[in-house]
Amino acid sequence: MNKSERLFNEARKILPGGVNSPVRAFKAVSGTPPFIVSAKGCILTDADGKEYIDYIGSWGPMILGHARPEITNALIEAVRKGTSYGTPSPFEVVLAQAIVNRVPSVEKIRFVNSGTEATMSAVRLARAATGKDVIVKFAGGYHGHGDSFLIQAGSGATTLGIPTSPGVTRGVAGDTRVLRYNDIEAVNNLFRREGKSIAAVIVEPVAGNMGVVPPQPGFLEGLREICDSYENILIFDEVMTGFRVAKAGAQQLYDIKPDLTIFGKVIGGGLPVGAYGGRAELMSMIAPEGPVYQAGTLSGNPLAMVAGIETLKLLDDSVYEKLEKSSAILREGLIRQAEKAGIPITVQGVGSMITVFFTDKQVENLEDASAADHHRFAEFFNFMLNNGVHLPPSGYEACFVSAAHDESVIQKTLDIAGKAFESLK
Ligand code: KE4
Repeated sequence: MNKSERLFNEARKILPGGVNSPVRAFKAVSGTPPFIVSAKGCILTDADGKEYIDYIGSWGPMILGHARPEITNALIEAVRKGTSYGTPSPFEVVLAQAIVNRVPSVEKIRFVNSGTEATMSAVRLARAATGKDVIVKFAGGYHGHGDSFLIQAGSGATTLGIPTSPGVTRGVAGDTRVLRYNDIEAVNNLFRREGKSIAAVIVEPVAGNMGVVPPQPGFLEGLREICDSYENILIFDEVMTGFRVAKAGAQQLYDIKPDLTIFGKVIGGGLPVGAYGGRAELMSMIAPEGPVYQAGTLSGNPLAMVAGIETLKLLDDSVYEKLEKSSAILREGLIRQAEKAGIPITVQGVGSMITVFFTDKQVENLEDASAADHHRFAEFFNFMLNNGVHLPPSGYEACFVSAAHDESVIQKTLDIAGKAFESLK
């Protein structure tokens, strides 16, 4: 038994499933998850000293790679000044300004401690602002584990086959409508029937939690038009795409202005963070300026703010150009290697978010993603893992390329992927 196996046995006695987030437990791919003890650049090292090229990237935050010196040094300096004050601090103002400067649709922003907190708060705000109850989400969309969203949710919920979680009351579920992603006609039909009772539409502008599924032309534009005509709130959940797919996220890439945006991951540089922001007159409804209550002991934590400030400082145009280039090499290389082995795959990606679907069809929604061969994904995943490449342990997730993935690492990944596809024949 190696150290990770021993640690996993210990962990399962005291942590549900041995993990603190379900997707980490390898349920979809079986086997023992390596227990990682350190990371540097694009390399993870497990408790047995085995190294892996990392494509989890902590599920998105590590866009610059792990233990980036500028961030580490800034955190070391900040820790020496204490870890949490519970009072206002300059750091939250600096990070808020950096986000407002980058994202035109965000005039005011509130920091919280996770994407889940941010989406829950944004929906409460949308309901307060419109006086309506119903929210619309899309099957396979994942917006954290708030009750309203655990209905046909993506990510770990779909991976584990519990897209609609027990414990969510009928009352809560009754206020959530779930439609097919990329199906603007379905949205139009729902609004014709129920538009007057809909508070908000929440959407991943590029879906990343059913695997990477880009918006079809007209989908996001259609959502904007519908929300304008029924005067309800369009929420872009950019926890994953924010500052990932472009300097100002997917709303810049597709030139659509949401009313509220959800952030997380990248803006904390790997420390716990979430945020929601948007039009000033909406955000001014949040306590203590307005009546909509939301609070958090560690919201705006100085360490998370410092890590976010340093991360955004480093995310300049040259980094996005590099990410585009290396991600394109990876996507095209994977297609080529699979073709050589005669294995049908569809590779879908936007910027440095990539998913390999084992299907010969385009994936435009959760049904398409579910119809892909996830057993074959598990075989592919395990071959790659055993050969030192750690993909996300689910076919419903995105691989993340970081600025630390240089061409030699990408080429090494492609060489191993070629052998992996051969092994599937
Ligand atoms: P957190 O509460 O996990 O910080 O954020 C929830 C969330 C909200 N919105 C989107 C678009 C997200 O992708 C997420 C979280 N992403 C998953 C990975 N697909 C987190 C990984 C996990 O659950 O362990």
